[in-house]
Amino acid sequence: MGNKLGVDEKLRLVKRNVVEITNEDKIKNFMKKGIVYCGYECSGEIHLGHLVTILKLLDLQKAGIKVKVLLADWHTWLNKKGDWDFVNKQLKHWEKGMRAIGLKADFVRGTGFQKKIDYIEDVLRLALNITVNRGVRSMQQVARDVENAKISQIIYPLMQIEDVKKLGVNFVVAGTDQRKIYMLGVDQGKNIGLQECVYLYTPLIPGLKGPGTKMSSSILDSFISIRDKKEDIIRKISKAYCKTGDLKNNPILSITKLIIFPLFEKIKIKRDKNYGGDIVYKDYVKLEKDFEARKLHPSDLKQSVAENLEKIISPIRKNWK
Ligand code: STL
Repeated sequence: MGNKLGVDEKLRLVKRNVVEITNEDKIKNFMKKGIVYCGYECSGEIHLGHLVTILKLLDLQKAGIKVKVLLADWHTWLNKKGDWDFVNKQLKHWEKGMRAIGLKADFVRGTGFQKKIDYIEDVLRLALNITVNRGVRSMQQVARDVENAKISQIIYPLMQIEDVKKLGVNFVVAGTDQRKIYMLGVDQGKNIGLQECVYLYTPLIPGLKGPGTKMSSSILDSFISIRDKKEDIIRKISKAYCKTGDLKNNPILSITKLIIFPLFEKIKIKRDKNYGGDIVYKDYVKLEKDFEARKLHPSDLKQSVAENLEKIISPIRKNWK
């Protein structure tokens, strides 16, 4: 499938919408036998923030790269999201959700390979050389209650580094919140013979509630779940932060750029004739410029974003079994 695309198109797909790439010069070479993974803690709702990495995995798949999804059950537990009863229930929920999205991937459960002694030995080998301080710092954007970080939460990043090794990948997709963990691996990986990888970091979608909030299933109405009902999507989007002219912290613009454009390559805004009539954007940059210049009104954009999200989410809802 992906092999029909030319190299330049494949490179465009691999690199689009990422904020940072480690080992960019290796992409072309690694693509020939490419395997990518992205890991997820299984807790709470699958929301638009997760969808950004899932769409990124789809880009790589189109470029001919094999996709693995890690359902990181042990990490979820280590990060104090709940007991095993909870984590196991969540794991089933996440498996269903991922399949409903339609991503054809190799789904791997963390505890399925992490309980082997050579995995544990590598984690301890990493522990021998990484300071407690750096371990904690790497978890700044990941750990729950990082001020009172428990030892489990600094074992966590070491395991994440070992996952890269054991999954045998040469591409890693992750949100920018994971960056310090993987950087630690790039620095310290020689101790465990960690292979070289291309790391692709995707942007985080700001929370719907505006500056200072993130999209998180533990913050009410900050996120849109992939099983939200149409009414919920409309309600949440219509009251979301989308200040005229503000390009930063704007979840509506982020959703347009990172979710709608990668899927549809365009967006149609329906408008009254008095306000310039309907307009189709085929280029996100043009849309952003018009928004900044106040030629595109937040409520017109919001209405279109809500409709597009319903188009994306309704088949997922139907597939949920
Ligand atoms: C979070 C939230 C989230 C994903 C992750 C963490 C990633 C976890 C992870 C665990 C092990 C890996 C890779 C990624 O090997 O949505 O707090």
